[in-house]
Amino acid sequence: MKTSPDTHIPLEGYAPGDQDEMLIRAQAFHNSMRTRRSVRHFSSRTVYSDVIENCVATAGLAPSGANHQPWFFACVKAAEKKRQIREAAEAEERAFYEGKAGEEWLDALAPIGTDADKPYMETAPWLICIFAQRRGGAEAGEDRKNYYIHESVGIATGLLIAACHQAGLATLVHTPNPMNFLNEICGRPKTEKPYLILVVGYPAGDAVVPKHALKRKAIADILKIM
Ligand code: IYR
Repeated sequence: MKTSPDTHIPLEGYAPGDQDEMLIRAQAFHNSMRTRRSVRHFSSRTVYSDVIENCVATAGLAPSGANHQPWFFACVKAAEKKRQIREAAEAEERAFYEGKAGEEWLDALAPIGTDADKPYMETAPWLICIFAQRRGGAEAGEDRKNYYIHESVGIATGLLIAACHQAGLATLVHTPNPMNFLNEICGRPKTEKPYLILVVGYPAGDAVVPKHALKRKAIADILKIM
């Protein structure tokens, strides 16, 4: 590893703490994330742009290939644009549920109870359309090749979901396939690949979630210490 005072600076922002304190914090964060659910019933209550902007700013702190930050978050609140996105998404979902999905996939989705109707895409105050940039660079306006875009944007999306949850906002990951219509509606270039739509807002007062979503694998089934 090559470092020099010209290219590197001392690390900041990590206050060394004792591990009892670490454990308490890790448990507290785990406990707060335990209540996160994918929500499909939203209130139409407004959420200020500032809240969304701060959550997206957190997403923008994710690690990325060569630090090119290959993401773009088109945050849609305009009713007409939400309507267009819903309409295009539902057209893809109809094709999916009417045959494209196949039996095994539909069988896996049955306990969730989803279908092609996505009214919450208009009810919710925000649709965050996330794009992966095939070209860009570490500085805005550059036109270099980007690397590991799916990994990078996936990590950023995880931070965004955690930031929304931490703020008290409900979210839903939505991925109609294909979703190239998003480039046109959001005015994004063809070099950007639509990655997913995050529906964001207050949950409806009478929101329900599938029991299926409460199943969590035991830690022993997802972790091995070697
Ligand atoms: N995109 C469809 C189907 C769907 C697929 C998976 I995998 C899910 O976990 C949930 C839904 C829809 O949104 O209905």
